[in-house]
Amino acid sequence: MIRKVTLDEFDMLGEKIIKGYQLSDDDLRFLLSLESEEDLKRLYSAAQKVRNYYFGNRVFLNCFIYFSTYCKNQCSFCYYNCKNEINRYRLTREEIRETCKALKGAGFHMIDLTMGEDPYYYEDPNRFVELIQIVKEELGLPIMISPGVMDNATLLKAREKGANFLALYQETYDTELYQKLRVGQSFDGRVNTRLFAKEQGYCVEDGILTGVGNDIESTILSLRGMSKNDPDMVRVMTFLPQEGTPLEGFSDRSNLSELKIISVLRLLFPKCLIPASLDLEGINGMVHRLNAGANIVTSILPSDSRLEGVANYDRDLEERDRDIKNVIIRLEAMGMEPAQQDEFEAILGC
Ligand code: SAM
Ligand code: MD0
Ligand code: SF4
Repeated sequence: MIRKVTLDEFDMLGEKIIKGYQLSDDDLRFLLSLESEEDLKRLYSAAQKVRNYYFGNRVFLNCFIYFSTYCKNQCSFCYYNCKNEINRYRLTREEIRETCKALKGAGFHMIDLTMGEDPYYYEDPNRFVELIQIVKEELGLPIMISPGVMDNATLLKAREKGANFLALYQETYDTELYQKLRVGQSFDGRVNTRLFAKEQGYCVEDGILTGVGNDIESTILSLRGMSKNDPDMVRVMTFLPQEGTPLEGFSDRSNLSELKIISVLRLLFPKCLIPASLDLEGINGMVHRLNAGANIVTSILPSDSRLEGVANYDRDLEERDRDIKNVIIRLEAMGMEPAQQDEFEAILGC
């Protein structure tokens, strides 16, 4: 049953959260079912209040390097699944070094090294560890790795070479939906990899998809599932249908918008990093996501880059607008600014 909340109570929600209130499942049901513009604005403003309390007007900037788009998996939502006949690339070590050189002084707080589950790296994971060493040598910045489900020994070596963050998204904690999305992949294997990384001193990012057949109850299950891992970063991404994939024609009629879930994430995980990804709606979309309570811009591409994003709202556009300079200009127009590097490193604890 959806609980009724008075206007005053709703307006006080941000303050209550700052004082330590934890949302119940009924609260979540209520918030996730909000629909009117007016109610949603109140929700965004409560989330902003919480975000500002912990982070002020400062935003973190994450550089996205998708260094190999080869993958052995068949996720039904993903353009890069192994059954899709697309052009793929794998950067060489030298190309990665050159990319890093061009990023010096650009103003990023962290570098996200992402790949498909590329057999080249899975056959010999030391190749992957070597890349981390190169990026650390060149930039000295915190490194996020998004390699998929890597074995524990490799995760340990990567950590020694300077990887700080593991991004590994469960997509959903509804096991039935999981099997439709991450076809043939172990649910527990994914959870355990994230848990192992956390135990070994990594910061971890978990994430869910929306618009992919999730309803309010399965979304609550996913939010609770993510909390169990004590994540440092939590994300929600809108599913964007991809040409040539099993879910190409899927259309979702739920009202579970990404913005609404970002605000709920901020209220559930007040101190976490929450991404505003450029991958779904670019810099205009970034503004909405920050206004809903996000505090780290992700999927910023190296300048003049021919590298890919993941969902790629701009795949068919002539020009990409994913440059750090334009991101900062827009942040400043919103009265926000890039955080200092030491603020970010304090969060990482490194
Ligand atoms: N291959 C690694 C893996 O799957 O963990 C790394 C890539 S992972 C960071 C790619 C993520 O992008 C997925 O986990 C999913 O959350 C998101 N994604 C992929 N395709 C998408 C789509 N079509 N729409 C929205 N998000 C998508
Ligand atoms: C993003 N395209 O932030 C990236 C990606 C992987 N760690 C992140 C999904 O939107
Ligand atoms: Fe491969 Fe990752 Fe795409 Fe799944 S989401 S097909 S593992 S690149």
